[in-house]
Amino acid sequence: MAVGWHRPTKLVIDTQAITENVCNEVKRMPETTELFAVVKANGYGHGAVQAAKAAKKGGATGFCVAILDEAIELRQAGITDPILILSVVDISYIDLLLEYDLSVTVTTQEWLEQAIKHLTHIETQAPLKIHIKVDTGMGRIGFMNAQTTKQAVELTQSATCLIWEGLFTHFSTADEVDISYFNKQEQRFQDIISELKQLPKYVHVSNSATALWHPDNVGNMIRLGIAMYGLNPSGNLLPEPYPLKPALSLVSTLIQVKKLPKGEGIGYGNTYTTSSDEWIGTVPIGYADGWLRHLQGFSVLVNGIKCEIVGRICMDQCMIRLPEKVAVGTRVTLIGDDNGETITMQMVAEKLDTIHYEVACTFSERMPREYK
Ligand code: PMH
Repeated sequence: MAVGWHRPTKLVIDTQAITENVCNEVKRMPETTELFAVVKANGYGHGAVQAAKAAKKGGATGFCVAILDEAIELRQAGITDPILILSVVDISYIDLLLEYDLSVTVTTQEWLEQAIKHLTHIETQAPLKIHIKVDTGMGRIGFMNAQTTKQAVELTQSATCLIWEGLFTHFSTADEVDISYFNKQEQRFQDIISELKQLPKYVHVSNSATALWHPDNVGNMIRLGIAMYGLNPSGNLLPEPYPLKPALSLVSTLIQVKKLPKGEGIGYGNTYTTSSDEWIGTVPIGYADGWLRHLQGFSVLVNGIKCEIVGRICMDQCMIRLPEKVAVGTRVTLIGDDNGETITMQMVAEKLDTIHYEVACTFSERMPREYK
């Protein structure tokens, strides 16, 4: 994929903000708790390696990713701290888990049995580190009850080729006002724990929302994702217990500015017609960059003034209505601060009828990421 290094559109990532967000969470969590930074999906679009390094500066002692390739990317970048893969990895890649010293999530007895079979057939000294996942109500992956969890624990402990490093679950409503479902999941997890004779090094339940709004329930490791990027997990439903600093801005510059007379059409489908003489600016960003067509009608900032996106957003460009003549090359802020005005990722998400997590992950590879 070609990256647009020679185009003025870019994502600017404030790595210091990531460090600060992690540091602020580390300060308030219990002393015996560790923080693993969740850098899956290219660090929620921010850049996995850079986000991981910034999080480490803030006190993260490990990392979580979703897939094997993301873990390998971190190792190849020289990161030697613990890495947990949060999803299932096919047994055929077990050798890679060992080669790169990765911890993996186990969700079924069958996977465990096959892993043991595989590991006893290969000549390996180092045991495989596993985290047993319990599904307490997310309905996604994991053991469903105490009995199956216990069986998995017993099998793991009987196998010298495995190390039982973690036990965990994931809450589906920790970012909501109503805590009844959260409490139900928490209770189920506690019930399962009470049936186990021993616990592993890491017992972890906490995404960002749990860490922020249920700080007494975090276990001894936190999997901090969205909050480390400075975004409120609840959108703007629940107040942040400490200020989160957004790490991502999106900027470009005007590549053409023209005065159109009344009655001129703009963009594919001719969905916008100038209602008087209008100054129209063209911005070199489009839906191929993740600046999606549904953002038509949304505003961006030029010299601190909100300018509406008019006409349909094209693949590589979009047009905005300027209040007056503005010079070509003037900065356009699509996400971030400009002269006291701010456009947040949450505002973009609301316009798109989605969540900021999705906005952050949707920026395409074509957009360069600049780190400061
Ligand atoms: N742990 C697990 C198992 C996760 O799936 C996620 C995020 C996190 C921790 C971090 O959550 P946070 O970013 O809210 O802190 N997973 C996802 C997901 O699958 N869809 O959206 C977020």
